[in-house]
Formats: sequence, structure tokens, C-alpha cells
Amino acid sequence: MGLEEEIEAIREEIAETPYNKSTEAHIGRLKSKLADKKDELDDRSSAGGGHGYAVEKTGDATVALVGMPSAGKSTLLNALTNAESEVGDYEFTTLTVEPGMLEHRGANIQLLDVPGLIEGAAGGRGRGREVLSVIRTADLVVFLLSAFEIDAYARLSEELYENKIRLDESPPAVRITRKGKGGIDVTLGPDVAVDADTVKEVLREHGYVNADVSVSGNVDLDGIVDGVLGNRVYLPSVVAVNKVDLIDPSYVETVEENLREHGIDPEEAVFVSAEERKGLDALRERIWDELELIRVYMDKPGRGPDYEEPLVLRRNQTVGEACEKLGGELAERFRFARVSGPSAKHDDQQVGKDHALEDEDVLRIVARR
Ligand SMILES: Nc1nc2c(ncn2[C@@H]2O[C@H](COP(=O)(O)OP(=O)(O)OP(=O)(O)O)[C@@H](O)[C@H]2O)c(=O)[nH]1
Ligand SMILES: [Mg+2]
Repeated sequence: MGLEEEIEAIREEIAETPYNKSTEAHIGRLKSKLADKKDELDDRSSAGGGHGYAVEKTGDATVALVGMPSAGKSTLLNALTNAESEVGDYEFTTLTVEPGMLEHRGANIQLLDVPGLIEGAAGGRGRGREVLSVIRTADLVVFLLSAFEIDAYARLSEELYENKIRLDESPPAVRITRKGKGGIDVTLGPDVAVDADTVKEVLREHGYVNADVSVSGNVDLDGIVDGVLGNRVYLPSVVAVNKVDLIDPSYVETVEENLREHGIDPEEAVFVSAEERKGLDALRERIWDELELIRVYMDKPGRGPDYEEPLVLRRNQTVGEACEKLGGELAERFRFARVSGPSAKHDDQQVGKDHALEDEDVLRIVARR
């Protein structure tokens, strides 16, 4: 039996087995096996000389723009960035990943127009697989849905899920320590929705013989498998609904209903017209918020704070990380820093490298000469 048939057979068995306490461990073993086989298939096809899209990550953060053909990705990329991507009224106008740079609040945010993500891409059809690997390296996924094709969301998010991308969830708290002997010991937190035996089966199937494993938080069986496999990518996502210039006011309710059907709160979605450049400020704001970027104004001796070109960091990054990003020998020569602004208890508070910064802090670094 070939790998594809094996995968299909496991899928069928999972689908046919009713899920209850007595079958849970068995299903856990099957899911673990399925995940391993799928990884094997992925490795095999990427070893086949797929060139991938070598898009170099630049800027302060990277956003993957995902949508069906003709959703308006290129139009949006051109509207938000310096890119000049071809726009066409036929599908698959764009065939490669097109980068553009979005400048917002002094941050350079790389936007990648990811084309051709269609049903079956994760199964290796077309160039979908290479495209999916680009998304895995991003910091945020923006779904661009045509207002007339909200259903695309289900297919797109399914593709991402199949390619080990988890959206809007935090990594499951599964901690595994290998040991020399003694079998598998499981410690479960109170909110874990599976039995210890099931966790053991998942680990055994994945090749563990002796290990201590602890699971905490609100984790289900899929979460356990994800945690044990450990190669899933966890990303936030935003839904943008495009072509709103074409919708009749009476159709708005239908769009909202369609969104709700796919588990998207219409209040959380951003409505835009890429063509007429409407709603773009709101979209920039959402991208900024979801990326959790912060601006730090560097106060250089004799020059005062630089409000024009802030140092852009992620929320909760520290003074030490600011030094790293500034580069040079600043990290080694660091003595202390002074911070004013939201993270400071008072103006010019003296802090060390561990101090966590916040948006619009003013930072002065005092270094050895
Ligand atoms: N009315 C209207 N048309 C739009 C809007 N955005 C894009 N379009 C049109 O939709 C068509 C497809 O736009 P593209 O930007 O090429 O779409 P794409 O998602 O890049 O498509 P592919 O490259 O084929 O994947 C073009 O004819 C655009 O002019 C919009 O907001 N309103
Ligand atoms: Mg395009």
C-alpha cells in the first residue's frame, strides 16, 4: 500500500470509529499515526526538488495575504504598498508570491500576496505546497474574501490547517521530557479533555518509549497530537471582506450572515474596497494591532527623542531585545537605560535589560565607551 492509500485508510478508520471514552485511546493512536504519515508525505514531496518561493523576509513583520483567485489580493497589495502587481479580471493572474512593503506608524510591514491557494493545495496539487510554506513563515494571516464568496473562508482555512498552520489559538501546553527507563508517565491538568491512556498512545505511536509528559490548560485530542508532533505554526488571523463597493445595502445582512456561518464575528471583520481604496485605514490598524507591534522612540544624547523613525518591536520585548535590534556592540556595552512613557513608573526611570517596553516609550541607552 502506498503512503497516500495508507493515509486515506487511517482517515476512513477515524471517521468510522465513534468517539467515546472506550475508543479515545485508539483514535488518539490513529490521529498520531495519521499526522506522522502526513509529515512523511510532505517531506517526500518537498524533497522532490520543489524550488519553493524564496521570498526573503524583510521589515519589522511579515503578513501573508490569502484569498481565492480574483478576490482582489493584487489590487489590495498595490493599494497598501509600493508594489505594482498585475491585476486581472481573470483567475490566477498572479502566479508567484508578490511582496510589497506597507509603511505604518514608522514600521515596515512586509505584505506577501500569496496566490493560487486553492482546494487541494496541501495535497500537493499545483504550486500550493510552496505557497503554503511561505505562509508558515509569516507573523499574521490576512484572509481576503470577496463579499460574494465568503464560503471561500472554509476552504482556505482548511488548507492552512492541513498544512500545520493553526490560527488564533495558542500552542497547547504539552511538555515532554525523555528519560532512560520507566515507560511513559502522564500528568494532566484539570481542564484536559482526554485520558492519560490516550496521551500515552499518542506518544507511543510517535515513537516515545520512556518519557515524562505533562499537559495543562484546555487541550483536546487534536491539541495533544499537535503538541506531541510539535511542528505546528501558531498565527493570528484577520478577515477582510473585499469589493464592498459592489454590494447593495440590502445584501449587507446576507454577507454578515455568511460570516457568522463560518464562525466569523462580522464586528471583527474589516470591510474594504481595494479598488476604491475604502476601509484601508481600518485594515492597517487591525494589522498593526494583531502584529502587536510597538514603537520605541530612541533618545540619543544631544538630539532628543526620534519621533520620526521609531524602533519597532513586538509587545513585551525588552530593553535587551531593543539593543539587539539596534545592533553593533550596544548589547555588550550596555550599562543601564532610562525609560519614559507607558512602561515607566516615572519619567527617566532607570531600568536594566529585562525591562519590558510598551508602545510609545522613550528609551535612552547608557553604554560603556
Ligand atoms: N469592484 C471591485 N472590484 C475589485 C476590487 N478589488 C479587486 N477588484 C477586481 O477584481 C478582479 C481581480 O482582482 P485581482 O487583484 O487581480 O485579484 P487577485 O486576488 O490578485 O487574483 P489572482 O491573482 O488571480 O489570484 C480585477 O478585475 C479587479 O479590478 C474591489 O474592491 N471592488
Ligand atoms: Mg493577483
